[in-house]
Amino acid sequence: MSRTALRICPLCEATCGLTLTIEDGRVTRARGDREDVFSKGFICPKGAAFPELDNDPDRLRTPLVRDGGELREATWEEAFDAVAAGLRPVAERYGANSVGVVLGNPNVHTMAGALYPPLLVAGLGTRSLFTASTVDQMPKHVSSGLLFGDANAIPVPDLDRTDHLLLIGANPLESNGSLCTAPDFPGRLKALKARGGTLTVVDPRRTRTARLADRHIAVRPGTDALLLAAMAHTLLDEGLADPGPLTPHLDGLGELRDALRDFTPEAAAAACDVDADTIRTLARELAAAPTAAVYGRIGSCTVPHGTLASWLVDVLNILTGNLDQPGGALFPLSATDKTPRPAGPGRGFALGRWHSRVSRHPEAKSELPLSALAEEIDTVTDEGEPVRALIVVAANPVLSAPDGNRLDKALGSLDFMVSVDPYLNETSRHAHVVLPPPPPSQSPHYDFAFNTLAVRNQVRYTRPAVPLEPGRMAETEILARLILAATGMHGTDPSAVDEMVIDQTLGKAVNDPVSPVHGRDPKELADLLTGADGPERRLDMMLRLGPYGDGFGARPDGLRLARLLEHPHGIDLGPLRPRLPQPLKTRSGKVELLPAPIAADLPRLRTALHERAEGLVLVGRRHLRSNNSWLHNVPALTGGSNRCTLHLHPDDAERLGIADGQPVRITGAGGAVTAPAEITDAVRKGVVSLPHGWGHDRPGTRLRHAAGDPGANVNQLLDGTRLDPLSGNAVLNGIPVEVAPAAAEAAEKLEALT
Ligand SMILES: Nc1nc2c(c(=O)[nH]1)N[C@H]1C(S)=C(S)[C@@H](COP(=O)(O)OP(=O)(O)OC[C@H]3O[C@@H](n4cnc5c(=O)[nH]c(N)nc54)[C@H](O)[C@@H]3O)O[C@H]1N2
Ligand SMILES: Nc1nc2c(c(=O)[nH]1)N[C@H]1C(S)=C(S)[C@@H](COP(=O)(O)OP(=O)(O)OC[C@H]3O[C@@H](n4cnc5c(=O)[nH]c(N)nc54)[C@H](O)[C@@H]3O)O[C@H]1N2
Ligand code: SF4
Ligand SMILES: [Mo]
Repeated sequence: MSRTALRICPLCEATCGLTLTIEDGRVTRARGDREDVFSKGFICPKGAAFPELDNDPDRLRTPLVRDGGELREATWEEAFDAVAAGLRPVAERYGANSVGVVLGNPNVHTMAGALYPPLLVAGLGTRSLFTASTVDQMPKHVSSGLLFGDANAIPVPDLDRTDHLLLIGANPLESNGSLCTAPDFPGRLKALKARGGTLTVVDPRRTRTARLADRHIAVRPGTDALLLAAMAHTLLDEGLADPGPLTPHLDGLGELRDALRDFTPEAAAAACDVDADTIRTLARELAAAPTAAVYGRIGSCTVPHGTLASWLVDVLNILTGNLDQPGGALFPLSATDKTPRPAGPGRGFALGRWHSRVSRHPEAKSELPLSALAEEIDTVTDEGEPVRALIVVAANPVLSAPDGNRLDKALGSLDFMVSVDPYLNETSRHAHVVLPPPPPSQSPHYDFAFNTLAVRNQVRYTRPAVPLEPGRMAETEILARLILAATGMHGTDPSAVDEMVIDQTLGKAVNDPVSPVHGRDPKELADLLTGADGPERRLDMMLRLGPYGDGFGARPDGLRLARLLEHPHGIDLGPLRPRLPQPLKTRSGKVELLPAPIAADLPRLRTALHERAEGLVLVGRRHLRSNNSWLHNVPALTGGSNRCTLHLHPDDAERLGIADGQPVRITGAGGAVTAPAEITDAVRKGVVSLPHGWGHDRPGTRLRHAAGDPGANVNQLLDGTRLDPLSGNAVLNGIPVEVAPAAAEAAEKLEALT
């Protein structure tokens, strides 16, 4: 018997609505949901491969527990007993920081990942927190924290209404967008052009997105902050800066002008390899456009000046009067945001409240750099304890973080490690206990994170499309039980975790004068909550307390879970609207244009005006049918253009004596890897490109398809020492490398594999 069910796609930030065909309890087909209020039927090849991914025979079906050195299948009871027995003695003997937590990217794509990890970290009281954010967007959080007082207040380009989009270090035609949730990003860019708007792309590679652009600037990797500073300088110098209605909300405009004085287009041109006239033109076009948005993504974050570049993106939006304006860059208002508090001074954003033990990296957003995880495990210092036990949820840092070989070794030395992961992969193979979540078809979906970054305010929720198979445990319950086992409450009913959150949240809300439930009885409110289980009750509570919520009856036509369930294709909440000054939480209550940590980092940028690496530098790239390190086991998504090859410009290939397809050895500070060369003028001269997430050739994994074409781990070229100092974000782009034809032996090995 065949039926259909709706499911929001968890595979990238676009959050497309899918219509799944279910036959005999298995997903057999995925199509775009044409009635979805946001995605309107869009689907990409990854979404279309949902059935293969969901049914992957290598997915773990039961927990694994290490027994005499080997991982064996176990019951859930045995697994959680082992977690409690493994973690508690470490925490009790060596203290809270000796238990580390690593949170990976899929946590922002699951309901469980949004609702439980904050409780886990708080419950453990550990400062040893490492997440994918520090190999990704931490610079943007830090710049938002400093500018707006809220690390999560990230302005989003108004794709559907802007007249001019300046896109820096992003390739949404392959990635489908990031920190800008927009199903059918490619179609929205085409619509921008169709309505007469202009698209400028800044990228060292001529990407598919760049090919769509009116203008492509092939900047030298790692120099966007200089380019943007010179653009801001031009606006200020030529009298083009006009923040308009933002002016009363700004602090430090004069100081900003002084701070950027040295960054003239002439001074920046050589370092960026963009001539001064072009820089001026970019600035003038931005100022002249009726509306414009500057949008920077991973290519502007994972570089030595990532925080400065992220800050300058918003400085340009502010100076041209486009921040918080339709057609510019606005702050979304999601349905589970806390009820907006009144505008006014806030507590501000603190940075570096503590430091990592070994290299003294400052914390950012309570996180330490993922680049420092290996040394925090394998290095003993006079001060504090190394990380001796690790909880890894949805992360594969052996491939996604710098120097996988060192981390691989470090993980093998831990007293105890637990992984919550559907696969036995390069990272989870080190775990003493692996707790596998069910496949996505058996999980509910709500986008807590991406709705705060969406180009349109909307709200959607999909329940599990297929009931849990026998022997499966929902990931929400896995994480609730993990919290209890890790914090000395092993054996407690996991629903206690949700009820505790509900009690605390409602208890706080009734005491908050701006809350719609101020003065009411929290017990009475808790009784009003609906939902099939704890996570749904928490969602109902967040919706009802949120900006569109029913306020538990205060606004009877407002949002609540029951209403959302009546709208399975979602509810549209309208276009983004101006919100300032309300989102500001700085101490001044204003946008702080030149925050002290930024000002203190500018001398480093000034030095970069005169720096230019001699040899080749490496950048990454994403392929449409890939996703970081974990989709290479799906045959439908591998092969074709999705291959781990080194892109090399024809001139560089000739100089180095390298032929197309020939195996080459790439050497960086952290090591060397071998990959076939792919000669293409899509990369600029002096730049080579290798995708990340490959290197599936370690023993003890169960990724049978991926192991057949393992590729090379680009992050082995890094040694973990190159960071953006303000955010602790890894430098993954613009890294110096040497490239040479591979020695015969390595070449044969590669040949045998491909
Ligand atoms: N050189 C280089 N390195 C990079 C990048 C780059 O551009 N260049 N990009 C960086 C970026 S942006 C990111 S976000 C990181 C990503 O790096 P990670 O956060 O390590 O994420 P993934 O590599 O996607 O691995 C995700 C893990 O989650 C598991 N998983 C999948 N679905 C689920 C689920 O539903 N529940 C649970 N519990 N687990 C699940 C997978 O099996 C896999 O083990 O990589 C970074 N690394
Ligand atoms: N198909 C697919 N989609 C994905 C992912 C995936 O792995 N595959 N990963 C998801 C994740 S976790 C994320 S964070 C997003 C990322 O989404 P995007 O930010 O769009 O990521 P990329 O496609 O890597 O595009 C980054 C671009 O920056 C360029 N670049 C490199 N260095 C520099 C530089 O110094 N300056 C400038 N201006 N550009 C530079 C690169 O050439 C590349 O084209 O994608 C998400 N979507
Ligand atoms: S664009 Fe992203 S969310 Fe949409 S179908 Fe593709 S992978 Fe899924
Ligand atoms: Mo990411």
